[in-house]
Amino acid sequence: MRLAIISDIHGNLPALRAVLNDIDSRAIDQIVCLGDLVDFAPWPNEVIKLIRKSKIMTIMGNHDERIAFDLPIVPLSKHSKKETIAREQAINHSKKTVTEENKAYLASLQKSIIIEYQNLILHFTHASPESIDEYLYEDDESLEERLLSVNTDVLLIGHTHLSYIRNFGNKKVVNPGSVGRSKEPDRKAAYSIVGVTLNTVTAEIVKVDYPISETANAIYNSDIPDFYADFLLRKYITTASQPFYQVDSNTYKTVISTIIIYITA
Ligand SMILES: [Mn+2]
Repeated sequence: MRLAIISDIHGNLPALRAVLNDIDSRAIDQIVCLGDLVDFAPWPNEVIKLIRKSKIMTIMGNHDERIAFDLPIVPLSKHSKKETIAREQAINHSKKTVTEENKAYLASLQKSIIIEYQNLILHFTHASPESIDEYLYEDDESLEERLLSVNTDVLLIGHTHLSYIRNFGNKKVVNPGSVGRSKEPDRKAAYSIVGVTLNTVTAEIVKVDYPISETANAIYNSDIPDFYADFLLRKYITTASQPFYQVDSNTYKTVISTIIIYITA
C-alpha cells in the first residue's frame, strides 16, 4: 500500500493542483490530508471542492475547526504584532468567504484516523495525539514518547509546516510539511509518500514546484493581508520561536538586501 500524505493547504489552489498532479504521476493507492484546508490564500472553497472531488481522506485541522464552528481568534504569543493583525484579517476573510455548505463539510471532519494494515497501525492527526494545535517539531524531546503513547507504528502529523521523518527503531513520526504555506526556505509545496508492506514502513518527503507568484499575486489582489504573499515570496523571514530557518549562507547573502528579519519574543 502506498499513501500520499498532504497537509496544511491553507487555501492555496495552485499549490494543491501541483501536488495532486505529482501524485497522479506515481502509483499511489490513497491520499490522506492532515487538515488545514483554509486561511491565508484566496481559494478556500475551491480547495475544499477539489479535496472532496478527489476523494481524499481528510482530518480536521485547527484552522478548519475555527472556520467550521466560528470559534474566536486567539492571538499566538510567538507572533509579531504585524503577524497577529494580519492573521486576524486573514481568518476573518475565510469566515466571510467559506460557504455554509463547506463549513458543514469542515465540521464533519474527524480529528484523527487510525488505519490498521497487515501487522501495522498508522495514526493520522493534525498536530499531536493530544491537541489540534500543538506544535511538535523535529527536535521535540517528547516525540518518541508521544509515538509510543498512542501505540502506533507510524504517527503522521502536520501543523508545523516543516517536513521531517524521525525513526525510532521500526517506528516513525512523519510530518509531510505544508502544501500551501511552507515555512521551509525553498517554499515549495511539500508532501510525503509512505509505503507500507507486511511489517515495514518507508517514508519520503517530496517537494513540488508550483507558481508561487500566482498565489502571491492573488493574495495581493484580495482582502487577505499582503503579509502572506510577502511570506511566500520570502520578503520576510519570521524566526518565530523555533530556529528552523536553516538558510545557508550563500542563499542568505543573495537575499539579505530585500528581506526584513522579524525576531519575535
Ligand atoms: Mn494547523
